[in-house]
Amino acid sequence: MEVDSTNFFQQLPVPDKFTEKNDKICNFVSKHNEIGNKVVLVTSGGTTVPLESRTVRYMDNFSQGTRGSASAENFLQHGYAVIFLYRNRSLEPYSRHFSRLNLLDMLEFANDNTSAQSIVVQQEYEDKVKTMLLKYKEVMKSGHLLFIDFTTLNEYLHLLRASALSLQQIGHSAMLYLAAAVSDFYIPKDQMPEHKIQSADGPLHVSLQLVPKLLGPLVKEWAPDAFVISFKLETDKNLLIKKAEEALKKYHHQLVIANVLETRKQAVVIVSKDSIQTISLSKEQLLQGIEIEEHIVTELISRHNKMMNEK
Ligand code: PAZ
Repeated sequence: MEVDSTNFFQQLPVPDKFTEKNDKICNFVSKHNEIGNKVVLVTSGGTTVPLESRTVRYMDNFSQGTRGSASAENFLQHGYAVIFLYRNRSLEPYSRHFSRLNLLDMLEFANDNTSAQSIVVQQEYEDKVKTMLLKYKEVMKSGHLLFIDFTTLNEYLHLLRASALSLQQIGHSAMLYLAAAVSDFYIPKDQMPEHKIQSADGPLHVSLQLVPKLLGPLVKEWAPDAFVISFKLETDKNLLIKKAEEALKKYHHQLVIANVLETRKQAVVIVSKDSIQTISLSKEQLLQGIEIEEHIVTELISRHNKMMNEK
């Protein structure tokens, strides 16, 4: 069934700061369009679904943003301009390498005189901090990376549509890499209680509506010339390829990257309408700190170039 995305968006409240973020996206895309750069939208992290308007409780998603943030770094390394549409407080390019550390444990006073207040990075972290700081500063100076954050499903959907519509102007040079874990269910605004749900009212029964599949309008109307990659996550590996192939048939985009929850850092399957390619890392590669996103992104860029050359 065709999705009437206009009707759906009409009842989806416009999030705070939407205009400001939309302007940033449009300016970024126009600037890179003028220079002739390829632009990729990388979505990353999970959406929340609030249970109350003045939200105390919400449903969340497991995604940490590893895939998205690691991929963004790799696209940047290959010269792409990146719109990084990410869940607030999930992993971000470059700083993600320190996410398991407490910032204060990485720092120390330069000398014993703490009142002098000069602070340095502890020696054991110095090399890594220098490497990442250098890359981060270079990327920010070049203007190749735009951070746009979301928290709720509502915010994500509005910003996804705004980004895709803006990328329409650069046609085949745009790529959409949709790695975020997006809820399939939501509570429409008119069915959501305003105040905190009270436990005194007894057990809670929540009724969630299905979010329409917006990949259809995205591919057909919002960014029809772009190279679009969606992700498919399953916990049952027997469903993986079938579901990926069904999605391609239904939405007519270029690729689905299929992955299983437990093995997503070791293996993915890139499914297109006429090929299935597995990318995997050996145990040794994982131990050496090699990341699968490096291989995924190299493969996608080669396929994107091929598509652009054929047009
Ligand atoms: O963010 P992360 O690295 O922890 O996980 C990545 C992922 C599994 C969310 C991503 O690879 C993916 O499959 N995204 C789509 C999820 C979905 O089918 O809704």
